[in-house]
Amino acid sequence: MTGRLTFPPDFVWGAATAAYQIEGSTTVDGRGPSIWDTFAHTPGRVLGGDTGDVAAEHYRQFRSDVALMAELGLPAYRFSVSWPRVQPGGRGPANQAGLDHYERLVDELLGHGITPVLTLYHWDLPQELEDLGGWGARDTASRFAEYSRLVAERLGDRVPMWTTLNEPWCAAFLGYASGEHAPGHTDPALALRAAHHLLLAHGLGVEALRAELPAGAQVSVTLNLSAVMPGATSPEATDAVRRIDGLANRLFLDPLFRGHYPADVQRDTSALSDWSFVEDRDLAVISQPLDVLGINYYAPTLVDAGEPKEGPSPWPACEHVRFVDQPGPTTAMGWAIDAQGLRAVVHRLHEEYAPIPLMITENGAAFDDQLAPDGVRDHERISYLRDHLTVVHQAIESGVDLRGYFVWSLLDNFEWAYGYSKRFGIVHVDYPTQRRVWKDSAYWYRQVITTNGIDTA
Ligand code: GBH
Repeated sequence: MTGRLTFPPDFVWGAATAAYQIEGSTTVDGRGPSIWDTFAHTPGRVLGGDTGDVAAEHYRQFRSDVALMAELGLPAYRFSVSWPRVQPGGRGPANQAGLDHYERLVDELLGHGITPVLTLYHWDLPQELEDLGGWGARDTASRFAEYSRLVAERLGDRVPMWTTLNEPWCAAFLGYASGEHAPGHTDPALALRAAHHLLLAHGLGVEALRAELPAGAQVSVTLNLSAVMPGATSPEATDAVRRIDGLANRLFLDPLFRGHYPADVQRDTSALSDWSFVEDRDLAVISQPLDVLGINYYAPTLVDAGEPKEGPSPWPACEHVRFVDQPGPTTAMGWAIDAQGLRAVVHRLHEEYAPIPLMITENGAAFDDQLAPDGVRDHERISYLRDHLTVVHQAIESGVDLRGYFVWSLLDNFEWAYGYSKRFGIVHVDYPTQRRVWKDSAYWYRQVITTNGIDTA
């Protein structure tokens, strides 16, 4: 059965990127090193020894990239600001040359009628702050608020949508517990502390933004939320779901929207940490009202009781949880393709954490694209995007306040620990020449935007 699904007239269509993944030019205009420079330059950390030194050269090519966005018909563009461009050491006065760059980018976007959606922290902590304890140090949260103020002072009159953090779960648990991401620590107790300081940074950042931004500017945070489902029907599997849901979702949602930490997570982790890093006023700061919640969704998570993988885990106190491979198709990341997880996530938020307007700030897939002489035939990506947009449409129809959708990603880019081996872009990047080649999904997405709808398969 084929048909058409039309979205609400004010639905926001966009594409997303992040500074370290696309910019390159890591030593110009006074930029200091971030933890990702250090990590990527440490042998063995990133596949193939890849680094973000050059990436998609977007720092130099931003004007032609904005022209590309305009050709795509993109109404909105989500990007992140690199903290060490604005404050090379993470503290002190602003580096004007760094802010100048983002001002030029924002003006270029506005000049093309594209709404800038700005994320302040997409994982590139200034290395000097990591040397002082990184997210394990409470002071880093105050430094983040100061940095937020500097960016808002410069761009507050022009940027209507602000996000404090991208995926604090990843920053805390991949960065400080499993060590798969920068700064590469493997200390679960430190990761819990880091998660709290990230949330505190968010709260203090919101205070700084509210003080600086004009009325009407929207403030949000972006979480990577999982639909955690049992791989079996047993009390042990139910307990595994509770634990993973607790750490992946409720550890962030409850402090943000209910003003307290989930008691079961605190109990489960009490042998690792006494949680004394949580001070009296912190939860009031963390739970200030937001205008929007950003959701990044890629795949559902299936868990059961059992032995976990060898090696350091991003899941504290989950020694008896096993991640189960879901049968069926997967992306090049090995992640299951299943849009029903997105449905579960948005309905859960609507039912348990409402009222908060939602925005899908990332959704997309990596596939092993074959570059043909005349483009890239990425029909798998098109069907992934179409399936997920169908779910978005259904959610809106059933009353979920879902206001926009950003595809990850505009361009192929530095996929963190996987380097350049994974391609999420709707536009292909030929790294040796830095040539941009539209994939079929880019043409398809342009059609989605111009018609404000999708054809269902
Ligand atoms: C996003 O992270 C990032 O915001 C973006 O920068 C990145 O390029 C993009 O996705 C694609 O990866 O296997 O136990 O870690 C998403 C990261 C991937 C984290 C799936 C959680 C599954 C749980 N998420 N992962 S686990």
